[in-house]
Amino acid sequence: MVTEYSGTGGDTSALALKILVAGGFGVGKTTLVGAVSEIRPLRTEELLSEAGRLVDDTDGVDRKVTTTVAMDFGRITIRSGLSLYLFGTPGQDRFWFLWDELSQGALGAVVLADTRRLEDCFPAVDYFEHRRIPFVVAVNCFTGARAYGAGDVSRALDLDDGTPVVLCDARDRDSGKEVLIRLVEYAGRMYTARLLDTVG
Ligand SMILES: Nc1nc2c(ncn2[C@@H]2O[C@H](COP(=O)(O)OP(=O)(O)OP(=O)(O)O)[C@@H](O)[C@H]2O)c(=O)[nH]1
Ligand SMILES: [Mg+2]
Repeated sequence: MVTEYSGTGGDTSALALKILVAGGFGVGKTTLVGAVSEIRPLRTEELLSEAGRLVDDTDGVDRKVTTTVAMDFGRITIRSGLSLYLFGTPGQDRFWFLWDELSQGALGAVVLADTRRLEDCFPAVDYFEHRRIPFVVAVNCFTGARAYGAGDVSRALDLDDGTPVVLCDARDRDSGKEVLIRLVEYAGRMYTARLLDTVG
């Protein structure tokens, strides 16, 4: 989604880009959107019910009591004239049907990863690779998780050359913003290269 709207200063126009925040269950998507958003984030959290416990894999996700059932929404201004609309996806498998709707018109995606459960982000990586939606992998450095370098994560996920891997703390606004800036820069390079491919 690329929306142009008239800025407050009259004829200056501003860009709003749509970004997805995806990844496995309980990896910190809602936390990241909430940490960076300048507006009060829209959340769709529901209690993890006893019934849900039978189908929801909560292993490795300590003290988690709620889960996203539709989406998170937030907004951040990256610089004057450029804002991002952030859409956090639900992490549980049973909400996969929402992803196609949410990814319509997205410029790119952040795939959040937890090194204790790296395999949980494979479906998100596959999803964006197949649709050629540029993405960065952001490793949410949970306390107590063993620290891995960006190169290790890139190899473990068998990422295409050039796909950025960034270490972050999803609770920290500056850290989250850094991830988003890396994504916008990377997506910009990807789209420019594709355009040059088509004309050349
Ligand atoms: N220690 C630590 N805890 C975190 C971090 N990020 C999130 N948490 C905690 O981890 C839990 C999961 O966070 P959420 O933001 O709800 O995760 P999510 O990816 O939106 O989860 P689903 O929507 O259910 O898939 C929460 O209890 C957070 O407080 C982090 O960077 N470090
Ligand atoms: Mg969530």
